Amino acid sequence: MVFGAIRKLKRGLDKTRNRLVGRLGAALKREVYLTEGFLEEVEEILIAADVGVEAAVELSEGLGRRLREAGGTAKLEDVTSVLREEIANMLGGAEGESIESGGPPHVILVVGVNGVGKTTSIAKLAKWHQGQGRRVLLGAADTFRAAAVEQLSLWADRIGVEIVKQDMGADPAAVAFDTVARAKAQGFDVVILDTAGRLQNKEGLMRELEKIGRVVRKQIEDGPHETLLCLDANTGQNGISQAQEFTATVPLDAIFLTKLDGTAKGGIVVAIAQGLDLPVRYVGTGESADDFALFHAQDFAGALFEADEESVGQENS
Ligand SMILES: Nc1nc2c(ncn2[C@@H]2O[C@H](COP(=O)(O)OP(=O)(O)O)[C@@H](O)[C@H]2O)c(=O)[nH]1
Ligand SMILES: [Mg+2]
Repeated sequence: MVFGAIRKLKRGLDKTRNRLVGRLGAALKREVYLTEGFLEEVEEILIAADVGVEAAVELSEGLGRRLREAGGTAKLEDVTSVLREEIANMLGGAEGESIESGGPPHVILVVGVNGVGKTTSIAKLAKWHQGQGRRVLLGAADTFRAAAVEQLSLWADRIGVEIVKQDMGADPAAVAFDTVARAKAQGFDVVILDTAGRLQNKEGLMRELEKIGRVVRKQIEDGPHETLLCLDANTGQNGISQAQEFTATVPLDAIFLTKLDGTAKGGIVVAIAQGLDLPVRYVGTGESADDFALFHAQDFAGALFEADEESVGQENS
């Protein structure tokens, strides 16, 4: 990850970290020696950061083991470095693999419930791919609301990528078909398809997404190459059930976790890694197209405990 991206990730995790490190620090000021009570408190602090009960228990048990081995006394740095290491291990398997596989055109389908940040995340992905020297074509397959098409068009203009769109109410699968066809004909490297988060009902939405997948495969056998589920980090454990609902009909490849900047519960990444068989591949850390990071377990675990140097003064405030 480039330096700027780590800084963004750290900024994005400010709220989570301030609470996590702040509370751990407060607990440690009172407890110089490792006790069962202290471990329980650590467990509660981790649960409050939304890492999930299972992971919190596992982490505090691991911490207890490691600290007992080290003689049973702990300073904040010891506790955070042990937790950081253990969390990185837990997230290791969740780390996104190749994002280069498939295509050209490499077809990305973005799904998720309304308002989680799909359209904004598409802008981020588009800008990132463009920065890698790839030609990107967007497909406005959320035709359920006129505003959705306009929103994606605005992003396309701002970033300087092309877009295929039809009128509101058009068949989303037809838009997807046109987009992929044009990408093939004109040699685009990456296609990113926006989709609706809500139709008349859930079954309708799931059927629609299946149809989009079929239409893509008519032109590109192994597509879509990345089906990304956008999850809002603020929804906490509820995001896990959203993921389970989508997985039931659309084969998902990875998570794009949005709005990490707005939550003190960034530990949700750990719960996702433990509870879902899906890697977190990208994170969104703000509303601009640059507020984006590829997910790396080590960087993420580090950013959970370590602030950006410029904002260290505000730590624990
Ligand atoms: N703070 C923050 N806001 C975000 C992020 N991603 C999206 N948003 C905001 O979330 C709202 C809904 O985003 P949108 O892309 O329209 O969601 P969609 O309905 O899933 O397409 C907008 O106000 C976005 O600016 C993020 O990473 N951080
Ligand atoms: Mg949208």
